[in-house]
Amino acid sequence: MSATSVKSPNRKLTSRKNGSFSDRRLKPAEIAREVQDVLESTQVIDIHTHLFSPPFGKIGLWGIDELLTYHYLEAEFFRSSDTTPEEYWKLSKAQRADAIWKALFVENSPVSESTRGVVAVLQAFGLPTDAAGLSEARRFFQAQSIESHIRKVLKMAGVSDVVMTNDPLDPQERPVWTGAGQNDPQFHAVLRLDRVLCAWPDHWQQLAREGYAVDEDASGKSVAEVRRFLADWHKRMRPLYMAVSLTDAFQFPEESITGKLLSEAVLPTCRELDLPMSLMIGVRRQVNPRLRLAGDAVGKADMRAVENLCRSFPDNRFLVSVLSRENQHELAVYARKFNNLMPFGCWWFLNNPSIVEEITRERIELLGTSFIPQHSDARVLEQVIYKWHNTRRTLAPILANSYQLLNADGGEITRQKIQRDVNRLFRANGEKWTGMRGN
Ligand code: HDL
Ligand code: ZN
Repeated sequence: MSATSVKSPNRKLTSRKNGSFSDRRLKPAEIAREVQDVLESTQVIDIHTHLFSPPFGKIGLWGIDELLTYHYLEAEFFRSSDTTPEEYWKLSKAQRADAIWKALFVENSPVSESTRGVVAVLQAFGLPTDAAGLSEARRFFQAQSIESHIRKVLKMAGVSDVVMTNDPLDPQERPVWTGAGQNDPQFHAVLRLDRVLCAWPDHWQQLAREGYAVDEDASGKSVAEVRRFLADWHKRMRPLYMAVSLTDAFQFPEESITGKLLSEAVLPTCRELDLPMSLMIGVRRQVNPRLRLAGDAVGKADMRAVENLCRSFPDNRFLVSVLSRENQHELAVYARKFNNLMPFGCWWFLNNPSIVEEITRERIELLGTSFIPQHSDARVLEQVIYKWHNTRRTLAPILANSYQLLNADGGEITRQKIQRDVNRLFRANGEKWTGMRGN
C-alpha cells in the first residue's frame, strides 16, 4: 500500500469509459473493479475515534512509539514476552515500544490484525518494515509537524471527518473546552458520559463543585441539574451525539442511577437538542487489572435493553455498537424492528477481517445499506491509515458479491448506483443521524 494508495478524495468521479459519471449497466466482470474504485475514492466519516484535533496538544497521540504501545499490542506483547506487566509499566514509553517491536515484530511474525497494521503504516510512509530497531522510524515521525501530518494522514486514509470522544469531566480536556475550544473543521466533538452515567458515586461531587445542585443519590433537583450540565456542555462542545460505554450486564429499564439519569436526563436532553445517543454495549471492564487499559474483555449483553430503549423512546435516535460477536445478529434484527436504531461499526475485538466479513454480510442481507459499517476506534492518528485500508479491503468483495447476486437475479448495476450506496454507507447514514452539514 503506497502512501497514495487511497486516491485523492477530490479525484473527479468518472467512469473509465466516457469521462462522464456512468449510468451504463455494468457487465458482471466489471463489478468488482468498479466497487474497489468507488471504495478507494470515497472519503469516509469516521464516526467513533479517540483522536484529538491540534488544540488538544499532547493528548492527541501519534508517531511510532504511540503506535507500538497501543493497548491492543500491549495485550499481545504479554503473550510473547517474559516481561511481567509490573516490569513493563516501570519502563519509559520508548523502552516499552522497543520491547514490543522486538517481541512481536522481530522475534515473531506480525500477523495479528494490530501488528500487521503497524507494518502497513510504516510501508505507507516508505519506512523499513523489518528493521532491527526503531531509530529511523523515530527520526521520521519526530521530523513531522503535527498540523500538516494530520492532514496528510487523513488524506492517505481517505477520511474526511474524525469524530472524537470528549469527556467533560476529564481534567486534561477541560482547558480546551473552557478556553478557546476546538474549531478544526475535520474534527467533531462527542459528549461522552461514562463518568456521569456509570460512575455517579465517584463523580457527582465534581458537578456539585461546578455549581450543579446534585446529590449522591441523584435525587431532588439532580435530574434537572444534570440536564443543565448537559446543555452547558452542548454549548461548549457542539457535539454530534452523546455517548456511553456500557458493560455486558447493562439492563434497561433498571432501578439504578444509570437507568434514572439515562431515561430522565440524558434521553430527554438528546430529544430537546436533536442529538442521537450512542450506546456501546458489552465490555467487561478490567478482567485483568494488571494490564491497565488492555485489561478489558467482552461479554454477551441482554439485547432486551436495546429493544426496550428503542420502543420506549421512539423520538430518540440511537447509534448502537455491541462488543460480542454473539449479539450481532440480534442487533441487526432489532434494527429491522426500530428505524430509530442505527447499528454502527465492528467494535474493538470484532475489528478483524474474519468477523467484519460475517457481521457486514448479515447486515447487508438484513438491512440493505441502512447501517454504518465501520468506525476506526483509532487512539493513535496513523492507525486510520491501516484501519480504513483494511475496512475497504474487507468490504470490497462483500459489496461486489452483493451486486453480483443482484445482477444474477435481474438487477441493473451501474457505477452511479455503487457510488450512491457507498456514499450512504460511508457518509450519508452518519450525516443524517447526526445532522452533520444540516442533512
Ligand atoms: O469505550 C470505548 O470507546 C472503547 O473503544 C475503549 O476506548 C477501548 O479501550 C478501545 O479503545 N477499543 O478499541
Ligand atoms: Zn472507543
